[in-house]
Amino acid sequence: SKNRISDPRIEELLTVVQSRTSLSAHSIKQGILEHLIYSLGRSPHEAPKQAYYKALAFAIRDRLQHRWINTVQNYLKGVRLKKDVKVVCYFSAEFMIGPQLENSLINLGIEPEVRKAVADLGKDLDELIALEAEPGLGNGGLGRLAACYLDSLATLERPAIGYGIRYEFGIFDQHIRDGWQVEMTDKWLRGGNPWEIAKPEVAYYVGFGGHSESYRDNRGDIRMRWIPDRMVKGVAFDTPVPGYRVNTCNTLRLWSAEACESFDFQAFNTGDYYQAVEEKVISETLTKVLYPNDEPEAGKKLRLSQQYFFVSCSLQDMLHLLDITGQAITEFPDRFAAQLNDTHPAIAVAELMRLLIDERLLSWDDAWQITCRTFSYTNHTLMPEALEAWSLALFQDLLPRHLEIIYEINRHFLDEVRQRYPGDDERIAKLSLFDETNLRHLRMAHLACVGSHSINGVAELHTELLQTSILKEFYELWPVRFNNKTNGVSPRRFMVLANPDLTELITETIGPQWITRTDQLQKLEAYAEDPNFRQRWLAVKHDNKVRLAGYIQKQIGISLDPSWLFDIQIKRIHEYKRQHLNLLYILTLYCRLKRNPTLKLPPQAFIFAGKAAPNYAMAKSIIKFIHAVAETINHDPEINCLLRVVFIPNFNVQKSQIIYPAADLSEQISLAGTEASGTGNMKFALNGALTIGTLDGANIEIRERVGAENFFDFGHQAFEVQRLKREGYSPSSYIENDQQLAEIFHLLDTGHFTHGDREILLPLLDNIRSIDPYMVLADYADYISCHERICSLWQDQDKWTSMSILNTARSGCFSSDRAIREYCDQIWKVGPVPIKLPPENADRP
Ligand code: B1N
Repeated sequence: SKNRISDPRIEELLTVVQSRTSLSAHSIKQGILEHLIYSLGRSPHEAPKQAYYKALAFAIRDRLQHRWINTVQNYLKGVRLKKDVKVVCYFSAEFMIGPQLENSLINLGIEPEVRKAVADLGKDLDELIALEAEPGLGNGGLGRLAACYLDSLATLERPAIGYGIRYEFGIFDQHIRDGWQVEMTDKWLRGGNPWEIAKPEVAYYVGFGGHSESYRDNRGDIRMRWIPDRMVKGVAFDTPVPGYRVNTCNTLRLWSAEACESFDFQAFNTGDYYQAVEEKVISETLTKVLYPNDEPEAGKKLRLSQQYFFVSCSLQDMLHLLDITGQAITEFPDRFAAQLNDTHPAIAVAELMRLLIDERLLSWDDAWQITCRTFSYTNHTLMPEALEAWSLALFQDLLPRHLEIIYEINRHFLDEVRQRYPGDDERIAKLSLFDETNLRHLRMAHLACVGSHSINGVAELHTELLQTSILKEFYELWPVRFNNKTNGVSPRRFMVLANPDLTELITETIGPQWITRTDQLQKLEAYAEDPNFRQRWLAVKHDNKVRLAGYIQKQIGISLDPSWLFDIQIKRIHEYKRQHLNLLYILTLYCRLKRNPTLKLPPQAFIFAGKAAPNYAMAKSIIKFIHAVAETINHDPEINCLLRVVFIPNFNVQKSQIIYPAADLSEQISLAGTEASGTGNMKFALNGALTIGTLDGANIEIRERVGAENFFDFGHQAFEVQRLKREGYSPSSYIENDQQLAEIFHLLDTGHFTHGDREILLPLLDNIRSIDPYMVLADYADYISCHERICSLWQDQDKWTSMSILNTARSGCFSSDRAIREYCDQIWKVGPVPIKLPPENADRP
């Protein structure tokens, strides 16, 4: 085939290469030993386990390399041959890819071979897998979604590059001291990262600050150019993204900031050595740390610098790819579809304009057409405090030329608006890229909307609310740009990898195709009432609960009985997600049991996990609140025989894989209209948990799919929340009219759960009593009665198990494959490009 290397001198070397591509247990074992000795310089007899992990990772990475190289070469060749190949470029400030080793084994289909190879060397595969440091390059749902989408793009054989930032410190490590969160730096690169390949020659320069000036080009035309006063070099670090059982291996390209030598030289020449060193340090702080804020924006200069840095590197890289394949600049939107994952990369609209106008010398209109055809924008939140808006002073200081371009974009845009709505100044003020009221800010969501041909929300309700609230005027202007793409999650990561026993049971029952065609999970419906199948389903769930209980016992020292109802809420800690509503239920049970110790109640284990933004005091108080309740309940012999409360510290992808499969009940209890979509809700449902949830985000669609009778919904709906707010919501009246609530607040006020301390929870309690911004009290009564229904259903284990089976059977559409097919077909127009390998390298077990 044309793909093959035909130079006979290289042909000869192919046998060597084959020793690194073969997927046999023998060859993998050989690979591990070679890497131990030649890459790591260790004797197999004395090498520590960490070295074995790394040698194994290298041996597995070897088996991805030829797929990876072939994938990239194939795209380049396709483009050169004018085969209309188009590449998805997913721009995201976060990629929470999680551990790579086991995922690679699953996608290659070689876990048994590797287990054997490792055992032959006297090691245990699971132990080595557990040694991997997790790349925590994201905060929560948004970052994990980006990782699931890369997984699906590769599995569906779509050409794709993930573009982001190689943070040296990812999301902080969460420790708990005395019930409070303490943050520690996440040194994930400490032991080296065997999955990334540094490409020092793939580097671009990014300017900051300075000014812009006009000049006459050699045709005598007046043009503008930017004279930055600082330059930073961005260097590419590539991580392979293998698809599931296909040869496609895409690229996650993360940029790392370095000082640029030319600037150093300047300093050396003027003799200012220390100044040069200092500038080097400043440059390199750019990609040091991930901002740990999920939802509210930091508004910090360094954050905008990070955004601009990675966006500029990525766009320059795309232009370079266009050049080396001999394409005209006008082809750009036909070769690349660039998705903006929220507004974090929205500066790309202005940067592409600058590159096209100032550097490629295109006309404004041509540049604008290319830009709008290239970008599409996903909104992930309605929360006003999370909408990015940069103060003009800060923006001007950092990106003066971009600000000029954005003024010009705004001028063209508002001209169009004025034509459509003559004299409607109010509308113009609402649509403008600049917020003139609020100390003059640049609205990044508006920039993203104006510069994109597609604008989407992440769940049906969310998209609808976008169109009627924060982006209403844009929707009225350009209704066809708006569309919904309900989120999805990777069934490989969150079922095959996280829940191997369930995977085996399902595969044995309906065959293995469901892993890439999750709609086939529907076939399980036929077994929902089958006593034998139900028994096996229950046994899998039980084993998963045993595993989680073992983990909790070992890590936290709290023992849980796997026969109890496992009721789990794991997600970022945020007032709108209402972990404190969950606590009010637990406290209700506590009070009832105290009043009546013989009360009949199914034993329940409440499990929490999640990080709070370090500067978010209320969220940190919620963590303390959970611990205070946990300590009291777990130590009270009257109570702890029926209730236990656990907080699992440092929630991350790795831990989530143990937790989701062990849940009986999934808590999705955000105030309706606040959670854009949620994705944890999908991970739970696919693993057979039942959901107690508000009609918010994708919960609504999950309920629709699994059937209202298999879903526990409660609480005010989004439109009722809006009405309550309009009519004046008074939280204190709920306490006055509900004895149970009054009792709980009294206990809390007297320090019952805090060793008599009446102060520590007071700000949180007062906030609920006086403002209750997320209407915990308005939904309390319905939440309690919903839990009561759940408790009585739990008594009927057969019924519960049927419902659990139906939840999995009917949640197939929440696979990220479904979401990515929609993005590819409707927004990106990117089709599959299957990758063929030369036969001698196409080993499959
Ligand atoms: O994005 C997820 C959704 O499932 C969640 O509902 C939504 O809350 C989440 C600023 C965010 N929205 N906005 C963010 C993250 C980091 C940051 O610095 C905002 N995360 C979401 C996936 O669609």
